[in-house]
Amino acid sequence: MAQTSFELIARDGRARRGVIRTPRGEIRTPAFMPVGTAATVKGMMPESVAATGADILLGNTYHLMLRPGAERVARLGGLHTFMNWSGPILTDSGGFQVMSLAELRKLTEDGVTFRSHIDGSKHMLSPERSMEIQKLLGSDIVMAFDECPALPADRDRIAQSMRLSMRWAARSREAFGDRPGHMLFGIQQGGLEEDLRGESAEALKGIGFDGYAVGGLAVGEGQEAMFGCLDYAPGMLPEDRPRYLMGVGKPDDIVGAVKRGIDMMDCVLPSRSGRTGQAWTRRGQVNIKNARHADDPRPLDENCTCPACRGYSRAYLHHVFRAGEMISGMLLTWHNLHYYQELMAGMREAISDGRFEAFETEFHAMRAEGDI
Ligand code: PRF
Ligand code: ZN
Repeated sequence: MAQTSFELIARDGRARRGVIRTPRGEIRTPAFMPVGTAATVKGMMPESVAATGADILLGNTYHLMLRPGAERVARLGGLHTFMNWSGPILTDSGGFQVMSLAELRKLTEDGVTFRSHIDGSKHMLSPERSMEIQKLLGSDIVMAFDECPALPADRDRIAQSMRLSMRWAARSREAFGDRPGHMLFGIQQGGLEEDLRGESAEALKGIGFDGYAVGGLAVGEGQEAMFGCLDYAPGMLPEDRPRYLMGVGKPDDIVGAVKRGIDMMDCVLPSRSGRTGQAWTRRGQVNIKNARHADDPRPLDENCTCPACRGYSRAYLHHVFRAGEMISGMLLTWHNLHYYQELMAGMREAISDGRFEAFETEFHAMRAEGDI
């Protein structure tokens, strides 16, 4: 693909280090993408998000089409200009969010009609409309339009849904056309059924995409079942293209996914939990609401170089959370995103040095010690 590429730099076991090149910048993989659903990573200025080490953000077709509207974003110069983020943006295609958020959904071969969860207004999404919206937004990495049942679901439902998503994948490819500088990713479905995952991968490879996502996981099946699927699913996808695990996850999910050959991930967890007083550190989860922090002069993590840890005590973070001050969510989100990006950087280094297994052992040992 002209103007975009994926280069594998190193491998260690099934873990991979690489770089995706786009006209808007390079994405170092394994990459974690902070979620900027409503054209903002909540509580963070874009330059702060960049300072945590993020190379790429995720945006959402579903939310932006409803508010402020894709045509409006396009008139205002596209999503990058609108939200003041000049790096690459990946946009999800909307189907998954319609199924989890919208009301009065009606699914047909053509696409899905639904009512907005914001004001009840009526809307339609199809592969063609999703490609159009993602183009209006100016997305650098466009996701094919798909559908995904919550698990557990019966095999027949999973198979029917996957085959519909594969027909939509072909229509997405056709509607996307040839857009140098932009990438289109297909999305594998098939639940936890190995043969359906294989059928889906073959369908996607037959169509041909710039990258491939593993969709339909982290939808209620639990980590053990997800890892079970990741033991085979990434290997069904082309070696020489980026592999993106959608909507994952907690730090230990991320380490396990990278170990199994995943290159990209996104999750609301670091930003959302920052706003609810949850911090993630090398020693696991810290609940800043807890009264044990009220007199603690130490930082959240003495080894962290983020602004929350360099400038503030646990006692202060506890106080501003309790007082409902805006800076609480800002500082904890900054710390959490910084921690996630440090984790990714650590894995990239470990893969290059051929010590991913030792990295993983140390990661789990630190967490086992717990906070304090
Ligand atoms: N498809 C799309 N977006 C998603 C998913 C999916 O399966 C998931 C599943 N974890 C999260 N986001 N299009
Ligand atoms: Zn920190």
